[in-house]
Amino acid sequence: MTRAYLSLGANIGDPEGQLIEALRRLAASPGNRLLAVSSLYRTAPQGLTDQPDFLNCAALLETDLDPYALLALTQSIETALGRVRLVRWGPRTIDIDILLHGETRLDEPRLTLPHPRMFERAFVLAPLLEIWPAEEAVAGIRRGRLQARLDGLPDQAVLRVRDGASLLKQIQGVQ
Ligand code: GSY
Repeated sequence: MTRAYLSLGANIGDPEGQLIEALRRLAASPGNRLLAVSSLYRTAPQGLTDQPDFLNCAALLETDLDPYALLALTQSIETALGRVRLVRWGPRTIDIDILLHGETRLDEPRLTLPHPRMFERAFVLAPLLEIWPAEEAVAGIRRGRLQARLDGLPDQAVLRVRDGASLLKQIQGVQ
């Protein structure tokens, strides 16, 4: 069993619905257990700025899947949810990035771990910090480093719009 941290985002269609459905499918997939989900954040677009704001969140999975199997799963969920990405860095129905897969380090065209841009993005760091346990160290990364990097990105607006507890209940079908 490996602890994998994911970042999810969407900014066209029904972003909240797509994020919830993606999280449901991740949680329901054999070999996975959804341990935590962050709040939803409305975030200013990075990269291509002339596009709608995103909704972003982070999730912690306990998984039996190796990094490539998890990548195949995230890509199949993106496809099933009608992922449309017309332009690189542009609007999308759903984006699921693997940030960390336990201690795995990879530098390949298909997959780089830890995710190469995770420290540059407030829309990744703010949700991730919310679900990152105090004493957690993964691939040499600790909470203090994540917080310091987020503190260095004050110009990237993130606004918490829905709390993680209610999101988790909805994903688990409790409400
Ligand atoms: O890399 C994920 C897609 N993406 C996002 C995103 O999820 N949120 C924000 N705020 N900006 C983004 N730019 C890209 S590309």
